[in-house]
Formats: sequence, C-alpha cells, structure tokens
Amino acid sequence: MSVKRRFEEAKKEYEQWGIDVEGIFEKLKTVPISIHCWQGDDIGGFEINKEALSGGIDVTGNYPGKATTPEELRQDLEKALSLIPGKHRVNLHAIYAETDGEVVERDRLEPKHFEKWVAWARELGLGLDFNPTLFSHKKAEDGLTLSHPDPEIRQFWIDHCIASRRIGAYFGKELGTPCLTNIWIPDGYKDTPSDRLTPRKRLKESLDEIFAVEIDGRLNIDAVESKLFGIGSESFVVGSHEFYLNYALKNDKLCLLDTGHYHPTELVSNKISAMLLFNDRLALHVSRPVRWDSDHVVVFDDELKELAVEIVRNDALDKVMIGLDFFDASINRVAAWTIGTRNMIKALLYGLLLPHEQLKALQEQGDFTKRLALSEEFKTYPFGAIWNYYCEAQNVPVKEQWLDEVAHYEETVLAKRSAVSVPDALERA
Ligand code: RNT
Ligand code: ZN
Repeated sequence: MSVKRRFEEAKKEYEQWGIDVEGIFEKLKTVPISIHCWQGDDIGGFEINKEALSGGIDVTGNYPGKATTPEELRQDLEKALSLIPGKHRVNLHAIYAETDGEVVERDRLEPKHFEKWVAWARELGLGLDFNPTLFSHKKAEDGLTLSHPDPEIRQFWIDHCIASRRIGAYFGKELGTPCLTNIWIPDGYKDTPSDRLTPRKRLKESLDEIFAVEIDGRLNIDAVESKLFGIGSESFVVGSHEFYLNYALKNDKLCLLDTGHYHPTELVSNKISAMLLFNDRLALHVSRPVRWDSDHVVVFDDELKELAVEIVRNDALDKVMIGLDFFDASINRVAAWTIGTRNMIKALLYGLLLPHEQLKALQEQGDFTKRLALSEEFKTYPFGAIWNYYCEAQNVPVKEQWLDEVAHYEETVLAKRSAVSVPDALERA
C-alpha cells in the first residue's frame, strides 16, 4: 500500500475525533525549529586563535568527517535540512565568525564577520539565531566570565555580549525575522562556595550593562539560559534557574529553558504552562539528559512528546521558540541533526493529533477514568502513517530512507575530508 493510501486510512481514525489532519499539516509546516550549527563540528568554531572546548561542556566521540570550515559546515547543514520536513532556522555561536584569516577578539566582532552566513541563510530562506560564546577562551580559563571578580575580564565579556546583540539585530534586519540571541555562561564553582551572593550580584550587574544598550526588539530578542551544574561547576552555578527566572521577568527578557539543565526528575514539560502565564514568550533548548550529561541527541521519548503536547494544547506554538542543543561526535553528525530535528517535529505532530478539547473537558468533569483510557488508546493510533505522509508531502525522505542519503553523503563527501583540520594541525605544531 502506498504511503498516501495508508495515510487516507489513518486520517479517518483521527477525523472521528474531529481532528483536522490536513489543517494540522498546514500549521506544522510553519513552525520553525532552530537547528544548532554546533552539532556539525563538535562546538569547534572557526576562530583563528582557536582554544580547546571549555566551559564545563564536552563532546565525546571521533566519528570521521566533521566540518572544519564554514563551507563544509554549511554544506552539511544543507544536507540535513534536505532530510527534515518544513522550513527552519539555524542557530550560530560567535565562534562561527568568518574573519578572513584575521584575529578578531570576541569583543570586537561585527556584523560583517557573519556576512557569508547571512547570504547563505537568505538564499535558503532560513532565519538565523545567535549566541555569544563565553567559553573556549583564555579569558574564561578559570570558568568565570560575566561574574568574574576582575572588572577587566567582566568588561571583555560584557562587550562581547553587546557585540553579539548587534549581530543578532543585523541578522533580524537582513533576514526579515527576529534573531533570538541567547546568553549562556559557564560560571560556577567546583566546590561549595563561601559566597553565592557576590558572584550573582556581579552577574546581575553585567547583564544590566549588556541590556542597557538599546537594540530594536523587532530585530533582536534577548534570552538568558540557566543551568544546574557543569563539569567543574558541580557545586554551584551562578546563573541558576531562579536567578534567570527572576532576571528575565523583571527585565522583560526571555527565559531559555534547556531540557538538560534541571534535576533528573524535574521536567521542563511541567514548566511551560507556568511560564506562559507570566511571560508572553519563552525559548527552549531541547536536548536529552543522560545521567550527568545533558546533550544527547533528542529521541522520541515520553518527555519530548509531553513537551510538544504542552506547547500545542496551550496554543503556544508561536510563543515558544524551539531550539535544539545536543552534540554527539560518536555518530554521523548529519544523521544526528536529522534524527534530533525530525524527532522534534514528529513530537509536535504527535501533540497536534490528540483530542485535546475532549481530554481537557474530561478532566474538568472529573471523569478521570475516561480521560486516562482515551489518552492511552491514542498512543497506538496510526500516527506513523500520518507522519510518513507529512514527510512525503514535504518532499523529504519517508521513514528510514533518509539514511541512504546520509550514507551516500558520507561516502562521497564526508569520507573525503582530511581527518585532521587545519587549525588542529596548527595547534599541534
Ligand atoms: C551548555 C548550554 C549551552 C551550550 C551551547 C553550545 O550547557 O546548554 O546552550 O550547549 O551554547
Ligand atoms: Zn543549551
């Protein structure tokens, strides 16, 4: 039976519940996912004076073929995008600047250093998002940046964040879609600190300085991302959840919730509704925590579905800015992007195909039996047939067929790349 025929059959089952499958397709294809460029090169970036990855995050694995130039990274992103249904965004970090062989300090970065990314994004009809990079740098060597006791170091990072917001506004202007510029810092301590307040006070002051610079909110949207702990900041993180929750609310900034940055049994899906009551918008880094590590490729698990369900049933598809954040170097990186992004979209489709009105009414009526029964039965509705046809209709490979394309790409492109990148070779020399 063809994908279409199976779809037609499946559709009838959903329609019995008043679910408009085609209308859902129309809606879903307008929902952008911000795809993080850093899965493609293990958060390496293209700085001339490149430093090793730091900031308490780590990428493990040595799968061959990683992108070592901006051209390669864009080529790989294009490949992944061709396997993902819908129109999306690409999320850049400051270390992906192209400075033409010149050393440009991060506090001196300008829009012109991202011209090629913008030209590329324009050609492909993609929006761009941005992040200042406050790690992998000499001035972040001791794991402190915006909360550093040394005012000079703090100033450097304040200036870098201001420069980044300007770059964000440039993206927004050039591409006609606002850029989300997200600040995440690694600051924290390995051991229990003797003073938590002072570093937090300094972070607050640094953020105030960064945001004192007026930047058009129609072009650039500011977000702040919290964390629970990192490698080397096991006991204390300056930018904790409560810190940024309060900061964002008071200063009209977006909170960015990374799904890997909470206690193991604490779920971001449960936070969305509470956040939406007090914030017009919020941002996500969808990731997958595994024990102490937060950045595994997103899989189609219960929490991903619940997250999508919350966004959908609270009518928040245009309020929650969905971005991804994972980095796995043990598998093909184009496949990693494809798997994680397809799963995110798949989860949204799953959420859109549930009879929310009926389920909500049952809860209100106190009919918890029927509510539970119905939500369980829907788990085995023929969702796969709907998803497959969505892919077909969006002209991307159906089911695992995309793997053949990745295998071909690996053979013809990735395998031909030299194992050692030029900056890595220089570093060793
Ligand atoms: C780290 C944060 C942060 C980074 C990226 C590279 O724990 O999640 O978002 O992963 O900025
Ligand atoms: Zn993150």
